[in-house]
Amino acid sequence: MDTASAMRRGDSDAVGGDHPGLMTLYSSPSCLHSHRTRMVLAEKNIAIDVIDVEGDRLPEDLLDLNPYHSVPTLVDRELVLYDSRVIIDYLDERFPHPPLMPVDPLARAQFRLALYRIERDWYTLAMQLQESDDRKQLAQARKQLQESITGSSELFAVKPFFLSDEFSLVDCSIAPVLWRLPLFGIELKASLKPIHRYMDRLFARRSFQDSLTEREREMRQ
Ligand SMILES: N[C@@H](CCC(=O)N[C@@H](CS)C(=O)NCC(=O)O)C(=O)O
Repeated sequence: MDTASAMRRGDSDAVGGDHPGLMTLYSSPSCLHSHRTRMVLAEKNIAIDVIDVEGDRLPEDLLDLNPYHSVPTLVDRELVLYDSRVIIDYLDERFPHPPLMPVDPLARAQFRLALYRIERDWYTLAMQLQESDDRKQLAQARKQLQESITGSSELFAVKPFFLSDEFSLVDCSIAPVLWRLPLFGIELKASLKPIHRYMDRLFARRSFQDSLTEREREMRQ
């Protein structure tokens, strides 16, 4: 996240980090879980102190705060949260405007299920593509992710955002995976128009642009 948006003042009155009054997010500049969290923060225009950390060189205070030693980790006064899903749900409830989940219980359940499937299927494969050294595993993960995204293309024809007229936590979770496709060596066919249009819409969004780190910008240059 660029410094300007990271330090933009929202309605947080929390005390944390080096900037009294701000929450703190420990975030990796290339991790997709951190990316979806930064996107929610940008969408809600939340002021926060973002500390960039690398997976293999985590600061001492983070090691003390989070037993799983993972990013993203959010600190809001006494509250320490880890796991990006827990964090984005908290942010959506703590900063309700704009809402990023539907109100209707049935729609909420469908969106939660979509989040579960994105994490279980796409995030698992994306993490393998980002971290594995095993060529066979890489090739298999690349093929599976490409097929899975291609198979979902028509879902993106229904509404401007994922099964919705409103932008949601599901879109915040899908965008980091789609942004990394060139990095993963995946090229979607030009004939998959709904998903290309969806990507164009997401990537042009102000919050998406604000959420990008330098490292992430370079992924599509
Ligand atoms: N389920 C976690 C996964 C987070 C995760 O795997 N983060 C990676 C970076 S993308 C990490 O912190 N790796 C360092 C480690 O696990 O030691 C979440 O959603 O936050």
